[in-house]
Amino acid sequence: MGLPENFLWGGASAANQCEGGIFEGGRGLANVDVCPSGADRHAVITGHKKMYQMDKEHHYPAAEAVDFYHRFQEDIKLFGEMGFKVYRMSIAWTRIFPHGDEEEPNEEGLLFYEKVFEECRKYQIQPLVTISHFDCPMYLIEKYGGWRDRRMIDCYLRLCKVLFTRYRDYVTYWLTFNEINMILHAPFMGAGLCFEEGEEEEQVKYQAAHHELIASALATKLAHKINPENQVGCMFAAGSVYPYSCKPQDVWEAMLVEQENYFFVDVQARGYYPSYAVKRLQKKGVYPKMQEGDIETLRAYPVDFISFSYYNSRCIASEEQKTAEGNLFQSAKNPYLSFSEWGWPIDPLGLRITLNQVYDRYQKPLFIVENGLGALDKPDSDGYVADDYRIDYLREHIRAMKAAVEEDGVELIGYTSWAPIDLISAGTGEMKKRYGFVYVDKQEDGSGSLVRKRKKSFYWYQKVIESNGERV
Ligand code: BGP
Repeated sequence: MGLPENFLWGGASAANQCEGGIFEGGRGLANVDVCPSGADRHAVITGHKKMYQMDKEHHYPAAEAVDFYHRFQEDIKLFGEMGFKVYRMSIAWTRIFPHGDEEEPNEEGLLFYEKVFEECRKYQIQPLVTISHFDCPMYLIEKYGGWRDRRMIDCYLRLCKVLFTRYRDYVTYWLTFNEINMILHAPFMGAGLCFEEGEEEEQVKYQAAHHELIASALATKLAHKINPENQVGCMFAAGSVYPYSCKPQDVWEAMLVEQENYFFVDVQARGYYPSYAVKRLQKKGVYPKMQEGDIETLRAYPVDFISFSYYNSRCIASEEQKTAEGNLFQSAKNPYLSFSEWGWPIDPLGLRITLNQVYDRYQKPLFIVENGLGALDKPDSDGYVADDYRIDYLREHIRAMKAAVEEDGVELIGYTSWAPIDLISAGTGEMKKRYGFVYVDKQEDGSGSLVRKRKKSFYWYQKVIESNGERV
C-alpha cells in the first residue's frame, strides 16, 4: 500500500504567469503578454477582441508577473525546502525565438532556462517542461494568424528541436501543449486565434487543433529520436462531467460534453480521430483539412503518458439550470457541492472519478499536473497567511488521489499542485486570486515589494511530501 516510492511530488507554474521580464533578455512579444486584466480580458482571450499590442489604457499583468525572471533562485530554493521532487514549468517561446521563425535561437533565452534547470538540480528537483503553456509569438500571429496556419508546425518543431537538444541532460519529462482542449474555450490564449467577422469559428478552431495535434505527434517523434529516455505527455483540462439528473437527456448531453473534452486526448493517446468526432465534425462541416501522411503521423507517435489539470467536476443539464463557474467552462450548478470564492465547484471525489475514467479509457500512466484552490489570502500583521482553507482543499484531493492509486489501481507518476507560489491568474489576470504555498507581496494594482513569505500550507505540504502522502 502507499504511493510508489519514486512518486513525483511538486508544483506547477507557467512562464507567462510568473516570469515577467517580458522586455528583457532579447525576448519577443507573445499573445499572453497582450492579454489585459479587467473587463476586456475575456473578449481578448477568446479571440473576439483584437489586441495585438499593449496600450496605455489597460494593465498587462504578465509584464512583471511575480518577477520569477529575477528571483528564480530564491523561488526554487523554497521549492527545495518543501522537498519538491519535480517542478513543472514552461518555456516562454519568445525567449528562445523572439519572432518564432528565426534560423538561430536567442542564446540569452537559452541560458536563462539553463540556469533555472541548474538551480533545480541543486535541490534534486526534476523539471517537467511544458513546451507551450498558452504561449505563441505575436509575430507569428500577425504573419500566419496563429495555429490556423499549418506553417506553425515547423516553427514549433524548430523550438522543440532546440529544447530537446540543448536541455538533453536536464529534462526528460515534456508536455507538448498545456490544456490543449482550451483552444475551444480561449482560442486566442490557447492558439493565437483571433476571429474575423463572419468567420466560421468552429472550423478555424478544429483546423488549428489539427495542426497542434500533428505538431504534438511530430514533437513526440523528435523527442524520442534525440533522447530515447524522453517521456512525452499530452495535457488537458480534465474534470468529470456529471449529468444533472438521471434523465436520459441529461446523461446524453453530459456525454457529448465529455467526448468534446476527450477528443484531443483520444487523438494524442490512441493515435487517431475517434469515430464520434469524425461524424460530428463532418456533419457540422468543420472537419479539418488534412494532408497526406497526417493520419499515419498521428498513428505512429502517440504520447507516453497523459497529464491533466483538475480543479472541479462539471454538471450538464439538458434544460436551463443555475450556472456555476469553472476553469474557463461554465456548467450547471451542482446542488451537492460547495464552491470556491470564484464560484468553482469543490469536488475531491470528482478527482478520483476522473483518474479512474481517464485510466480506464487510455491505460497509460497518468500525471496530475495542476490542482489547487484560488483564494483571497489575508496576511496577518507579520505577513503570515494561515490558509487552512487551501490545506483542506488539497488534503481532500490528495486523499482522493491516493485512493485512486491504492484502491483502484490507477497508475500515477506524480502530482504537481497549481501553483507553488502566488502568480497571475490565467482566466482573469488577477493577482488577488492566489494559489501558492508562498505568498508574494504584490497587489492587484501592481504595487508591492514582491517579497516572498511562507504560508501555513508551505509547512503542511512539506510534511505531505516527506511522508510520501501518508501525513496529510
Ligand atoms: C489552468 C491553466 C493555468 C492556471 C489554472 C488556474 O487553466 O493551465 O495556467 O492558471 O488553470 O486557473 P486561473 O488562473 O484562471 O484561476
